[in-house]
Amino acid sequence: MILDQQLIEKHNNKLEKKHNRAFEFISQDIDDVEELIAKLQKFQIGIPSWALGTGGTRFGRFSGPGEPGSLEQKFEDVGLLHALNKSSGAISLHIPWDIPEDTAKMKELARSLNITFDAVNSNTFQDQPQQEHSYKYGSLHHVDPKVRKQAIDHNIEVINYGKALGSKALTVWLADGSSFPGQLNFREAFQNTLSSLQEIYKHLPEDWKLFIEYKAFEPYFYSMTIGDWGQSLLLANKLGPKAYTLVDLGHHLPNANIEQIVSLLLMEGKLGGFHFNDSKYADDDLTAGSIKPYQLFLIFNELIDGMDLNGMEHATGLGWMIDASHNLKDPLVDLLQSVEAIKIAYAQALLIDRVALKAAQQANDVVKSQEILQDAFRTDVRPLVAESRLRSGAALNPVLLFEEEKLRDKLIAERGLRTIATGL
Ligand code: PSV
Ligand code: MN
Repeated sequence: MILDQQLIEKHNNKLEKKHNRAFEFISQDIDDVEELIAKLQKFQIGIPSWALGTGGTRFGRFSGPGEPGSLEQKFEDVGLLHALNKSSGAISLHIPWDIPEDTAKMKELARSLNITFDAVNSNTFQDQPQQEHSYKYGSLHHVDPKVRKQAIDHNIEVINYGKALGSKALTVWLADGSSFPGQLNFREAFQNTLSSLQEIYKHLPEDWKLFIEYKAFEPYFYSMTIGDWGQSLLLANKLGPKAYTLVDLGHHLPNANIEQIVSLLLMEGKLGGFHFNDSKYADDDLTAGSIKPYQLFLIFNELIDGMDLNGMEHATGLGWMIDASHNLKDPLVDLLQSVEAIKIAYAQALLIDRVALKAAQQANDVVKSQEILQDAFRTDVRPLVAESRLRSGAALNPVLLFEEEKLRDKLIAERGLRTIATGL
């Protein structure tokens, strides 16, 4: 479904008066509001192809009506999100869940929808029907070189799809680990993973990045071979300059200080990409900012601090992506909410008085440091984010427009009630 631009204009006209009042009010207290708005306009968050349908839990999956039944329809969904918020201009493909058979056609479709290709993701955590060797006991870390070779070849195939589409990064997340003490020799598992990744790295084009995603537990519950940022960083350092660590917010043990991890990875020049989601207990894959918005803000504080120090462009310096699963809400609405929450946290972090914070830190002024951070966090920046959308031709309130215009009903009319999307 292609969104009629007139619907956006009609919606914006209705809300503009109230919005203008709120925007003028907040602008008075910001030194360079134009610069801030320009940064917000540039900031894009990639949408995973596997999050456009309804996800499930290990107990069941309740598919939603009008889900995208093909890769083309997934592209259209991302195009729709981008038309609504002008902040979701990239899609990330997970292969083989989403195989772009005719890459030229898919590229053309993406171009017509104004979206680009984010990192491509390999999948060696599930067996595919025609596959020779099983990944039951892992993939790149496997004790059997034949299994490792099969997983390496799959990653090379994914790189080739990405090259044909115009992606610039490969994300590797492994479900390699063990559930019982004694099951694995940790050192050998790590070394097998390293040598497998070295093979994959050889096939990475010069201008590509390799993102190594870590996860503390699940699907295995005793050890994960790339279980934390230390193990990922160790691999990235051994592999070379094109290899980076990818932080998925849901992949830590409870109460981990993710902002500190981000800060140190940036210091080492080894933070490559981000998967946004939120959680209360584990890898809950909930809407970004729905449970711990202050943590999201603190992460953005460190991101901006570290990226500015490294002279990195906020919008393009790292791979920004959502990685969530939508079990209760309409996936498209959930994604709109996530993008909004991410941009709110980014805008709040841009408001931090960094000179004053530095001075307070140097003076060991604990109270002032906290006041400075919380002053920015407690600012209602929604009019700034909305203004950046308005100027980009997007909707002032994308969720409201989605619901008022009954966009899901229109998708159901096109696709039917019983479509099922590939993915989680
Ligand atoms: C694993 O939990 C993960 O975060 C990885 O990024 C996967 O590729 C993705 O979710 C989809 O399963
Ligand atoms: Mn992830």
